[in-house]
Amino acid sequence: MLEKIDSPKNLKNLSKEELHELCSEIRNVIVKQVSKTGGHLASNLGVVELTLALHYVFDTPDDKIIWDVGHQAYPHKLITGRFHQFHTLKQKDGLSGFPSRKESAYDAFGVGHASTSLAAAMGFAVARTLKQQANRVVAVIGDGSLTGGLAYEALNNAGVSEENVIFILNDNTMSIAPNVGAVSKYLNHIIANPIYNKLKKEVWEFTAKFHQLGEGIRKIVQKVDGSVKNLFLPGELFEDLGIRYFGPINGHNLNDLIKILNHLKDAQGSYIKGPCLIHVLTEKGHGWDTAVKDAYKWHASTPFDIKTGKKKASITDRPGLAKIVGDTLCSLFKDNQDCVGITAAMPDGTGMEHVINEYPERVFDVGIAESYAVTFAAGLACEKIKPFVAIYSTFLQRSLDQIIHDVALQNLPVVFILSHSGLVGVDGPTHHGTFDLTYLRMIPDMTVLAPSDEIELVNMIHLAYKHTGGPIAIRYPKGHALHSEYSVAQNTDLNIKKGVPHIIHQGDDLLILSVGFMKQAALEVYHRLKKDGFNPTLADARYVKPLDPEKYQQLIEAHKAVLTIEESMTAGGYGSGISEFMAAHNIQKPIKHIGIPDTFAVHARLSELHSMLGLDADSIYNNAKEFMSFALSSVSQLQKASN
Ligand SMILES: Cc1ncc(C[n+]2csc(CCOP(=O)(O)OP(=O)(O)O)c2C)c(N)n1
Repeated sequence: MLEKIDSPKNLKNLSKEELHELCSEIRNVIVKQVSKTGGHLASNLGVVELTLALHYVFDTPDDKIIWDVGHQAYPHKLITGRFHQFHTLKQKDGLSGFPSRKESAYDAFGVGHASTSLAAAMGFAVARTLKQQANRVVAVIGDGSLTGGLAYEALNNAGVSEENVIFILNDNTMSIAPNVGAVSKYLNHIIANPIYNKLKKEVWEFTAKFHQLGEGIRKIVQKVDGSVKNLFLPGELFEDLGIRYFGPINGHNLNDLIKILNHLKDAQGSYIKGPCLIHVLTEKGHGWDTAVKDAYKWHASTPFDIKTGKKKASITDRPGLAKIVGDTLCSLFKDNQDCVGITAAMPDGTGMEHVINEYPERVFDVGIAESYAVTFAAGLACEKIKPFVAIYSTFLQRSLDQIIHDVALQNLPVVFILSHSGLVGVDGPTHHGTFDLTYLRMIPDMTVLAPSDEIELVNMIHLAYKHTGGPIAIRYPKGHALHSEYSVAQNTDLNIKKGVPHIIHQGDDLLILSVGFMKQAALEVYHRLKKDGFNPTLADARYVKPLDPEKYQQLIEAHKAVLTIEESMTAGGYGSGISEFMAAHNIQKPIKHIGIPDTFAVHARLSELHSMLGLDADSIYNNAKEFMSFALSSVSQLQKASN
């Protein structure tokens, strides 16, 4: 059937049986596609009926459906004219893994980070009112995403507005890991309350039957509904905030979903006024038992075998960098009782899950609450506890003010461990960690480190534990170590000196300063330049901030030109720091920055992105050679002029 669905309008001609059949077809297509290319799985399988019901009842794209995070939007993509491109999912020039305004008019709001949907929906709703239009606005938020502060700011605003907006709470009790926090507990309490649910169902059916009758009946219905709530769920959170609450309802019963959404569509704006929230219960992985049994593991997946559910083995036996971070933290936690860990709903990708296993009482999963995580760490640090805040580079963007105002300004020795720094590949622009060097480097008293391999990574974590005099951040990429074996012990031979780059090869013409794991490409470039007859120096920056003034002055002055290489925005990055340093010290030398230009990098494999952005060894080499001929001619011109 999907073949024939060019737009959601086609759904409206399908019978209920056909819609049910379509649900199975969508699940099959998703499982098959993800098994080949990898992608998000369990969340998508969980929202198939909900997605069909929404598109069946509402008239998209005039009516707006706004997804939260957007990792569950595959069914939405499949029925909004993208079935034939679905095989290109998350591939270069193919469909994005997330809703994207560039990709389709049905993707009302672009997303990839959590907890934005309610706020965006409020914007859409107010715009609709200002423009005197009548379109509906629906936001779909997961229970995990409802742990983020931005969602509460939206509820706070929505509750006093009179905007007719529908919030759908897609509650599967899971974030990526099991959901955490008091609101999650509260939702479980609603789900687990059988008396309330039974009565609520009866009231709801009564409402549905009689809502087309006169105003008097409606008022009675509302009163009954209200008193049932007050009797069995006093202080109901959403109602008390001024948001009509409906549910909980079974998110896999397509007929009920359609009935309820239709009902609310008719009623909202007439006898039900203002914002409403429908609490929908879904099961992560629904329809594919393998994922249902372990929704955590199947939140997202690499390619796998559908029959066995076995994920295809990674092509490397080298350990993941996040695992090394986790193991190193475990060794520090063992000897130092003051160490605590903080994760914002990402224990797996940050290495914190290993620490949680060993020291559950000293690791705090605060939910999708990156801003809170940072200020929470600040409070801990005030009391001489040593917090390690492990957050993906892209998600830490959320916490900029907390880093500046609550940590750095107060000179607190909080340790930030940023995973997934630099380009992340097929997850694309919402997930690339390419802004961190810029947003961290500008903060006074912030120390920023970038290890170039796992040995430096381990040593920097040890160094960070002892660091005083303000916050310290270590940024490392997504991916694996360079070697199979690793030690979590501090390697004292390494001698990482504050602000001092590590000279790998000494030369005298081009000074190549490389940041972090770009060292691999830089080494190749170095050897090729050497073969061409140049005599470059290759240094691994280690410290992006601070820069040791004496060492840098001496290094730069001893060369004819400087080339900086980093997998981060060139605007405000390490290269900018070197240029600022040269300007401040009146050093005039040709300098070139290699990094991410002023653009949002798209989704594609890492190797593809590197060549598209000029960050692969070939491109850097060509760039370096061209730069050297320019630099050498400008140096000789300068010499002539001064003679
Ligand atoms: C700001 C931010 N932090 C972390 C993430 C990583 N993340 C992606 S999905 C997800 C869990 C979302 O849970 P929920 O909203 O309940 O959706 P479900 O997958 O359960 O359907 C997390 C933590 C993110 N996308 N954005």
